[in-house]
Amino acid sequence: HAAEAHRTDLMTITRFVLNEQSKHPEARGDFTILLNHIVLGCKFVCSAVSKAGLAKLFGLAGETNVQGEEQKKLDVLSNEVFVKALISSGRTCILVSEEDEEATFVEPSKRGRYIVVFDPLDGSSNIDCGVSIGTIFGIYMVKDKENPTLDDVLRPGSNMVAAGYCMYGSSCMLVLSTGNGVNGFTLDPSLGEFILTHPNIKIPNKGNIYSVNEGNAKNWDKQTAEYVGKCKFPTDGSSAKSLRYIGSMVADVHRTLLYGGIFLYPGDKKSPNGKLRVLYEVFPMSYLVEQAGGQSFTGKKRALDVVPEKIHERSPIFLGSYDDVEEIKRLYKAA
Ligand code: AHM
Ligand code: MG
Repeated sequence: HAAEAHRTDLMTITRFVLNEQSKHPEARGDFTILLNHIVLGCKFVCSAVSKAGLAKLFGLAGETNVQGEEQKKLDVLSNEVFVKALISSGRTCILVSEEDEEATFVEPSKRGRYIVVFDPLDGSSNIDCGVSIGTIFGIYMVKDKENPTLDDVLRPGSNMVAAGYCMYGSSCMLVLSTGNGVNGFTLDPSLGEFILTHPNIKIPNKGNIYSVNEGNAKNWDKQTAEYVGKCKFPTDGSSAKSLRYIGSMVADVHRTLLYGGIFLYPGDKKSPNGKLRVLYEVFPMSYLVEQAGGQSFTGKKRALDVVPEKIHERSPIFLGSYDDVEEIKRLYKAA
């Protein structure tokens, strides 16, 4: 019976969010509308990513596509689609994108209450070889809709009202939290709808995978080196962890959420703040990991407690299974 119910009673992402909303009588449906525009952007990017190889083939023939337009790079194209979709939703007031140096302030006639921080296409080194890439987003609520300022954006991640990512992989998956657990939706390409396939994702308390760019090991600090050393040569009788590193944050965090383990992008001698950006990489992923029962730590504090001073600020990050992150916290606190 259950299997059949699954097939005929489709929980789309819109239906899911509307259900959640009905628990808040004061809600006016703005969030649902905003999310629908984010979903549209994700569907567009998903389709563009899966056609990227073909586009190149056409590009070789004439350097322009059928519409006679010049080929745009996929990350630039994705950014344009998201910016336009978000503004036209009429529900946003400030946008911060990895692709744009400055924040975008939406003109008053199209303004809404939400702030969206996002990386439209993350994992750039993986685009041209067909490896999983993704979109990451976080959502804040503006304090005064009539007067949005950068201070509305430079707030701790714990102030976010929602966060999520979409992974363009072997399937297209959108993982979302509105502060009430984490749910995963898979795009059914024949319907063009995201269907709830991974309800209430909980990250295992402990995992047997670690995920880090070991090519940076010569610049690591003592704590990271010691932690990774123990993953490979455990001293407590446990078995060694497996290494998995895709180099796409969305894919590496997605696997960590589902299988457990730890993802690290530490600071090092060359880059004391690591590589990943606080607002649209570290915060949304930390929000999801905490909502799934894991932890996220910067080497100094809970990642969601960071107060960014600049919109493109970076931070070291250690996130994943509760017990695994506890271990790295112990090492940093002992120092
Ligand atoms: P990008 O925003 O330029 O794509 O860089 C972010 C990506 C993350 O997806 C990934 O976790 C990280 O860079 C990998 O970095 P590295 O190649 O240094 O291991
Ligand atoms: Mg990025």
